Amino acid sequence: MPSNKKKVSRNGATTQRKRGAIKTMKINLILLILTLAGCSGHKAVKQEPVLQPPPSTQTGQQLPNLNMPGQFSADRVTGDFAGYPQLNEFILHMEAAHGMPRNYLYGLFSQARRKQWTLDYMNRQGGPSQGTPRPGSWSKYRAQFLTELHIESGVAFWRRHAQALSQAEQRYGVPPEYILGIMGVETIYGRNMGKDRVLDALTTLAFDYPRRSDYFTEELENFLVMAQTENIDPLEPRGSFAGAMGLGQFMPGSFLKWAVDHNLDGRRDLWHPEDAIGSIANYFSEHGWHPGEAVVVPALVAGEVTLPTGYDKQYSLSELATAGITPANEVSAGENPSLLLLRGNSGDEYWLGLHNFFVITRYNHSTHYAMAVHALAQALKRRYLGLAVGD
Ligand SMILES: [Ca+2]
Repeated sequence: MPSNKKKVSRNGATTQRKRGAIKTMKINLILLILTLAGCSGHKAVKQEPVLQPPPSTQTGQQLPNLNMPGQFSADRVTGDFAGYPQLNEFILHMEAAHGMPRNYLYGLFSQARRKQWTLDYMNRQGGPSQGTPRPGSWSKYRAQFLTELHIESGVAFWRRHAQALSQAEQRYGVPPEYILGIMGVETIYGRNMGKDRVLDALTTLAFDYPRRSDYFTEELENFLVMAQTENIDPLEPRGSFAGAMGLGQFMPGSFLKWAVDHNLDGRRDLWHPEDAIGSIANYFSEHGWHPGEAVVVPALVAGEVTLPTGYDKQYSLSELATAGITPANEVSAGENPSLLLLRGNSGDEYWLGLHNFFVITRYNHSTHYAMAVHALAQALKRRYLGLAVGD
């Protein structure tokens, strides 16, 4: 995302003053000298009010902020987050831990906006869902992502970025269809990357959403480190209501750990398709993706299934066999698959999630999510290769 740094220019005012001095020169030489002497000290005497952002030149702390992206400076936080003790503690921490000047952070957070909609939404969501999924829930979930838009625009994206996808497969061992499966489910290849300012989202959730305050405070710290490292004005990046960024919706902590400069232009840019491609592939690689291995296989079930199901419920093949469950296709002996239950409109299905399925759940801890990424990946591959459904 390009950074449009705001600059406060005082050149116009200075020019006007000089014109005034020249006019005076025509009247009286003595007055000219006095006028010029007056001009030399003029800035110190007469400060012009500047609203936003406050010019760092007024504070006498210009030098420390030169290394910070965006021009912010204030002696305290004003605006929506004025008087938040936790924010003030955070600012002092950022100064001590990362050398970010407090006057810079006071100025920056004076611009942050509290997102009441986000808080209302998060409070309605409650905690993670527990227990057995409802009948038909997989069909409902799948239908959101296996659309013609997801498939057709995914194939077009694949053709447009075939070289970057191929390079990612060579570097990280992750095939294009799974990189695209993530991008398709997350943002439809960049169509829905979110419109909230990341600073607003993370500041709101860090200091007004106690249930996950620790997590979002850490992500806010990561975000400011990212902005400093990449020289991005922290007010510029936009993302989801929870602060996820770019085509792959990386949180700032994921950016710091796993984002890569895939197109080798010297910047890691999650909003650039090629860097997003490489970053998703690197994420999978770093979470243990096994190149060339399958993701899931259907399970053949004899009798009633009594074993608990879920991406994190893993069993040896012999345990499964004892319970009357066998893989429909050959599975390597070293696998400890998870037993997955997918509740479709036409009935329940059981699948075995292999190692790479678990890797996909590292992106989002959800059976439905990983299965949707897999299903979309397979649909994209069939369409890209010109195969009919069922080939
Ligand atoms: Ca780059």
